[in-house]
Amino acid sequence: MSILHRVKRKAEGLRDQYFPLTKFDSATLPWIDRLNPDIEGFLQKHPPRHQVPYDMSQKLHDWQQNGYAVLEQVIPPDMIDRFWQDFEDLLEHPEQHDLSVRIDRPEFEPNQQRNIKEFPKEALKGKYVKINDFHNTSVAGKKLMAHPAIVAFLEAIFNQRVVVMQSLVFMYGSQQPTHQDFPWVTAKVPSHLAAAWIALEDIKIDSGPLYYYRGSHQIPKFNFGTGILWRPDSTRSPLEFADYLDKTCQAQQLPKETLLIKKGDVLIWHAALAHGGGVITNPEQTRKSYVCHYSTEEALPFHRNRPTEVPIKQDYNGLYIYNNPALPQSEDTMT
Ligand SMILES: O=C(O)CCC(=O)C(=O)O
Repeated sequence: MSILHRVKRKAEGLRDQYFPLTKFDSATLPWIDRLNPDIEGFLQKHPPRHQVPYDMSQKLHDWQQNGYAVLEQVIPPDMIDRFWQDFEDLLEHPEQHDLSVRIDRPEFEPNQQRNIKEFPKEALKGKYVKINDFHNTSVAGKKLMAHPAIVAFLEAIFNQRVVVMQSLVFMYGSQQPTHQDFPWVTAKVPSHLAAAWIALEDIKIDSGPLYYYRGSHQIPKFNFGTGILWRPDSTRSPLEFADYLDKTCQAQQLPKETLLIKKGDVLIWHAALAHGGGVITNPEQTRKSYVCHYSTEEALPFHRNRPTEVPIKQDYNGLYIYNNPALPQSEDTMT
């Protein structure tokens, strides 16, 4: 990376520190988030590059109004089974892999995020486990996150090159408090963010399903005391954020919906949709899911952990997936 780029990056960091964002920048807002987007006109000019088994216009209207869209039965079961087989192999032989895992259990404090090898094997199969960026290891994971039905939708909402930001695999419900993603999963342009929640099995009501508030992508943004993005020096906490979101959505009478989708269905949600993980009422009930966060190449032209390095990228159906520069030995080891 040139000196000029480094200086520019440093200047951007200082700008964010001294002039914190108070809202999404209207100059870089995706076209569909602007006032009265012309969805039909857009689709005439930019027909999807991939054939999709759903009505793109309808899904874009859903997105614009509700902050999410459900793509029903778009992923073939054998693609999911292939991925889950890799995941089971990973949990069976964690000692053979390098991968970042977070387990939010008190016994692992103060270092709850570690290399997979450094957790007891049994803990990896339990609750509060987040397997990070398994797509770097598993080619089946790359294929799943880059399924044409997902890529076509993301290309439509952003109208530019889409890139992967990160992924998470869950065996059980996360039970996470209500949040929006953009304050945490931040690219250079915070509005260039969307997530796909790929159901790897039929989701049961007692598994702690994902919930979200319909239309919450349009509520006023929370101020962390450092602007709308969370930072280590923020004066307001994630729980205050959750409380603000729950209360604001309730005051605006936004419906709280529960995601009970089937294996092969995909929920795609907006950077600012308020969502969380419901309470697990049956501890035995799994909730197998693969959650992928995406951005645009404009907003994330590098791997999120190495902003000063030129990334190595792989092209899957027009989606760019960056190799993990921290663990090059793990890239595509499951093929
Ligand atoms: O699946 C879940 O329960 C939560 C996932 C989530 O909130 C996220 O990845 O942003």
